[in-house]
Amino acid sequence: MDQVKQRLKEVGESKSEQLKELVREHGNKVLQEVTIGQVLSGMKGVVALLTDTSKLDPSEGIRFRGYSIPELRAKLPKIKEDGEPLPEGLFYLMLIGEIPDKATVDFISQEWARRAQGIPDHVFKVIDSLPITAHPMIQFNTAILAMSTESHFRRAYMAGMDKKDYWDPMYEGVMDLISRLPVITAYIYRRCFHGQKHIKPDPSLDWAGNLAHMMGHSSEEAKRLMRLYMVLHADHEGGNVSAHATHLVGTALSNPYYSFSAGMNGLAGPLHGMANQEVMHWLEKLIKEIGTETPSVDQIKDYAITTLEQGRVIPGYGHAVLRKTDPRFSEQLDFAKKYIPDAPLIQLVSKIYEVVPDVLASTGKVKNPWPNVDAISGSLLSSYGIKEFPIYTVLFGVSRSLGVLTSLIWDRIYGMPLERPSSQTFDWFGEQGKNK
Ligand code: NMX
Ligand code: MLT
Repeated sequence: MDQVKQRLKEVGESKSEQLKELVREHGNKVLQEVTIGQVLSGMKGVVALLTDTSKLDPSEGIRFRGYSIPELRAKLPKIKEDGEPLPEGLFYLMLIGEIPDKATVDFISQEWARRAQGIPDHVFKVIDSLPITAHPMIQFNTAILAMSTESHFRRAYMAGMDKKDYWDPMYEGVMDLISRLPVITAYIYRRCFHGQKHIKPDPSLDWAGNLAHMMGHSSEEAKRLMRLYMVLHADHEGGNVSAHATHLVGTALSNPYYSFSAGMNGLAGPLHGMANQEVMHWLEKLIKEIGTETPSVDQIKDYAITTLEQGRVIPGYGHAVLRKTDPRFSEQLDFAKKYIPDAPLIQLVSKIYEVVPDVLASTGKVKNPWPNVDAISGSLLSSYGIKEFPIYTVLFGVSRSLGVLTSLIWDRIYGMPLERPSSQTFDWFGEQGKNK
């Protein structure tokens, strides 16, 4: 048993006992009142999930196992002291609940590099059978499903494994899957945008650095950006669409590939992860219509108002939980201001930030007029030479694997049962309205 799995076993055994006791002792305790409005507006604010990896505060933003992003950037192991933390360290933190030392992070890097070599040939053939014009998210998700032929979990289940041990093959599958996503992503990227000229992995590199390398963006700056990107998008508590979908499908004891694929289908929606690509189209159209990369504040305002008048959303703004500027936006802006302050797209994003919140607030209905993570991520990638917008959501997905798949292992440690809430008819809700 590897050292990470061994530590997981130790913390997992005691936590799963505590959970059983909680349900036994306090299972009947009422948590909250739920209104008709909450149920009919996307269940916002309804506490319905147990997720340990991270927690989102509406004002402060995300904390991973209690640590804010600035704290993580200071505390997680890095390659160079002035660089970005390694996502491997965040994975360990989310999985175990402890900040790892550098040796543990190096072990995970090496373990993932080793496991990444095991992608079966048919996965590349399946990708190659899709048209090159198929959106990279289609190719990515098809590849994830194609990799499920390798599922340890499925094999163990078929062999009649005791359910208390399910977490073990889940861990193995998750480690395989996470390790392989950068290779798949770079393969799709080079296939679609760089004439099939594939670049071999460098097993001496870390997980995110290797992704940048295989994509063909191998400068130290691009690797540093990739590490930051992979940390920032890794998790956003349990209720966001990709986390929730991964978890839900996992409760049917679907293997990690099926479960993660469900999450990635959700991430591909324009109100969720695909918003990073939408932002770039919105910016591109703005530049084209106004005729300059440096529009005035008034020109941006008119363009934003026109978007709303056309019955469309302004991508990159708003959030279902956050009520302030997303710290993931601020961290990326700080990074950009530090390294590439003169990049035209970054200057444009900053100017839009001055204008759009007021435009959205003036509608009177948008609950959060502030930018989210997607308002800047594409502009930052583009400024570093990763200019092909359709790959952005795939990169989000690679990062999101760290959080949602960690939670999937914990779901099996906790022995989470099949999730099956009730539904009611329109007439039933109408009756409830009259009764209250
Ligand atoms: N532009 C225009 N209208 C908006 C926006 C926006 N950015 N954000 C919210 N609204 C509207 C929303 O469509 C709704 O309108 P209506 O009542 O006519 O249906 C109204 O304001 C109230 O919505 P909220 O309760 O504020 O937002 P909700 O929780 O339903 O949705 C989002 C959250 C994130 C889906 C929404 O803010 C949005 O569509 N934003 C743009 C897309 C985006 O950036 N998504 C990425 C989110 C982060 N991520 O990576 O997943
Ligand atoms: C996310 O990172 O998942 C998004 O910000 C959406 C959310 O949290 O609902």
